[in-house]
Amino acid sequence: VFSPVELAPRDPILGLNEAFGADTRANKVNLGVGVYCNEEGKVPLLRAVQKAEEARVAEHAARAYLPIDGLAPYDLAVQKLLFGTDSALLQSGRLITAQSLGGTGALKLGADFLYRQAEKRLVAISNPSWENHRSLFEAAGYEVVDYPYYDPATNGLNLDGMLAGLEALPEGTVVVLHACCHNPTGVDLALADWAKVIDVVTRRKHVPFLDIAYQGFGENLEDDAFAVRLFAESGLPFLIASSFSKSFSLYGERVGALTMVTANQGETAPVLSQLKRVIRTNYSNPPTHGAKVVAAVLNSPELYQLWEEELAEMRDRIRHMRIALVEKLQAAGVQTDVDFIQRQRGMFSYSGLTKEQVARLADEFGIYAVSSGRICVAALNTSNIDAVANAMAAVMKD
Ligand code: PLP
Ligand code: TYF
Repeated sequence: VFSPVELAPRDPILGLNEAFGADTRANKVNLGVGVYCNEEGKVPLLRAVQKAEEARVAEHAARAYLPIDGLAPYDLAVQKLLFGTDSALLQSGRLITAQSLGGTGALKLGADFLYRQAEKRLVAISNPSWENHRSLFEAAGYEVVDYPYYDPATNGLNLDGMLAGLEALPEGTVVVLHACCHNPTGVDLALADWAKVIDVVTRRKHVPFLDIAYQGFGENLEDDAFAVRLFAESGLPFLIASSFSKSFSLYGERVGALTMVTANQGETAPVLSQLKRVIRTNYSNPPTHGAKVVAAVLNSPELYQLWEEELAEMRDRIRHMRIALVEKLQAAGVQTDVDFIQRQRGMFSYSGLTKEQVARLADEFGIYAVSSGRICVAALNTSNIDAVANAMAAVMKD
């Protein structure tokens, strides 16, 4: 059974953790994986999370199974966060939300669900996109193509290319869209651009699949949901993969959700029944802890406020690191324009570093980034930023 098994390629991002771990230099820096670290270089335990956990432990609750689609107060809270507490969709009978194993799990549930229903099995992702988008959809049986997104000439969005790319896709293509804080580029659509995307997607009868893994890291919780809410207004059926790994700093608890907005109330019961079948045949039902904690925070006005403040702290710290990085790169003598680093949003910067420069950063300086040139700005802090800026400047100047 096992003798013919060949070695699988490492995940290009998570694999970096191993190389980083094996590096014995004391001043090494990991800018690879997308994890928020605080000023002390630690993954924080949010106070709102801690309070919710303390209350949960004090309950000494029994551990029965959750429903197949997860904890109901959690699923409802996810919908409110996505669409807004006043959204008419909440009462429309057109919403289905199932708790999932992180954002990745939500994408996989959506992929498996659509695969069973569709005749065409084509997915389009942005160029570039989160590495796992391609592998996940391919593993689910799809053909994966990409649509233009990033323009290296401007370090910004190639909107015309994107719209033309979406137009040219066969009708009914599943189109994965990053709702905010694009991974890996940090380049988002302007608000006015979203209406144009919705227009193409509607005319071409594509199936929009929004991925929102960084709500709150761009502007704030409400503004970062702009794309989701515009799609909701359009009346189109669509899917959303939510992740709370970053916004609650709950990476290892695997807290996410798949939400599907049906075209009308009549579609909802059959769709939910098929989604439950996908869940049942994969892992039966989801785990309790992360969803209980997130639901407790989202459903308590006091904890929600605390969480919003902590999220704002994380967002502001990243913004300060962007400004400092640009200043320090310029001070270290980098002549090329690096202002775009400040315009990018979320945890990442597509720095423009080449594969060779990234390799030099690791070899000569113990600074680990993704070979695409993506760096995690959320891993910078006042203790490591000088070393990072000087090393980047050194490899950029040669
Ligand atoms: N989607 C995007 C764009 C991401 O960057 C991530 C990052 O991890 C995910 C989905 C998956 O999130 P999770 O860790 O909750 O599975
Ligand atoms: O892009 C990132 O770094 C995060 C974390 O297979 C991640 O989204 C990276 C790779 C992966 C799973 C999560």
